[in-house]
Amino acid sequence: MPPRLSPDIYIQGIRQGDRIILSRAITLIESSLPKDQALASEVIQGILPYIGNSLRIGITGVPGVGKSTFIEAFGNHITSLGKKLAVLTIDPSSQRSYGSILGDKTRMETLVNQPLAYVRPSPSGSSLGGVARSTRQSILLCEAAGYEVIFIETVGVGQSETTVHGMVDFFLLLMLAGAGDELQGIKRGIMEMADAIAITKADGSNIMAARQARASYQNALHLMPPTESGWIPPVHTCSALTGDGIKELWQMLEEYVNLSNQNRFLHKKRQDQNLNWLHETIRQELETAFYQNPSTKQQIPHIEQSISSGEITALSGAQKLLQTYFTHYSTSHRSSDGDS
Ligand SMILES: Nc1nc2c(ncn2[C@@H]2O[C@H](COP(=O)(O)OP(=O)(O)O)[C@@H](O)[C@H]2O)c(=O)[nH]1
Ligand SMILES: [Mg+2]
Repeated sequence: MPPRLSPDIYIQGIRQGDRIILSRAITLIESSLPKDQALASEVIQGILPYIGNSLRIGITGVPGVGKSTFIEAFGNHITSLGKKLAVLTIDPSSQRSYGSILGDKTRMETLVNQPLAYVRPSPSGSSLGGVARSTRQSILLCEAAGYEVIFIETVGVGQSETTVHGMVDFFLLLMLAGAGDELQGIKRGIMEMADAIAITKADGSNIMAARQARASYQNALHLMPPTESGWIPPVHTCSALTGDGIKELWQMLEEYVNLSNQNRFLHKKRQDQNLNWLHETIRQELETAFYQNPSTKQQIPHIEQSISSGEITALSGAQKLLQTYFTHYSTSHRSSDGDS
């Protein structure tokens, strides 16, 4: 990692839209070193007056659905309108294995060469919680750097969709025509989160199948409970290859923004997301502290054994461990207070 800069240099660089400084600031917030985290907090605090002015869009779908190709086509359309676009990805799993299987275009070559676009891949080898924390902060850094549209791409497997849904204004689900829901790993819960579905690869001999899929997903969405925002999630077809439907998706997003600004839903959604972020952070930090605590760490294998052999219940095991943790925690704090 390059040497740390002073908080002011990060803040000014970001404000001036300096991509190198922005990238270094994101690397800083991704670091788990306490010293980096302290500096990162100062940087975030410094940019707070300049955040919140972007449209945050989550994009998900199974590997191979065409996310990277779509993001390039859609992203190029957005930058052609003169808007600054940042693309962040969330992928706590191994990106490379999917890529090599499906010929994934993770590099997004046409977009990275766009002066108005900034593409930042997911930090590798982190837990979902870790990636989520850094992505939330990366969004803020990108906003302070003047990016008006932010894509957060997630692979369509596991928990990461729920995490991304909790940090965006709009959640776009990409689906393939002709593949059953099971095949796409799409659970009902994910469809319920979608603010829109786009059937990808609607070109060539696939057009009819895409239209059919559109009709059946439209029916499926009609069976979902009505949304709090008053927005009815539409189903579109698009092709990143021909560009069909790309313009229409941007128009749809503009409609959503108009509606949800008018009825204040977007404001409320962001407020709720911030409060969730608060509690999620507390839960995560408590959990980390608990499992890293030397006394609990030492006791856990014994408790696990006692539970397996039926000597104690899981409940009383948990209570014992928590008691150890809190006792140890308060004494260690008292002694460190006394030291200072
Ligand atoms: N015909 C067609 N193929 C596409 C389209 N978009 C993506 N593909 C192909 O689908 C494959 C997977 O695309 P990719 O963007 O890597 O999917 P990802 O894994 O979801 O990021 C690649 O071989 C792409 O060339 C499209 O609009 N039309
Ligand atoms: Mg991809």
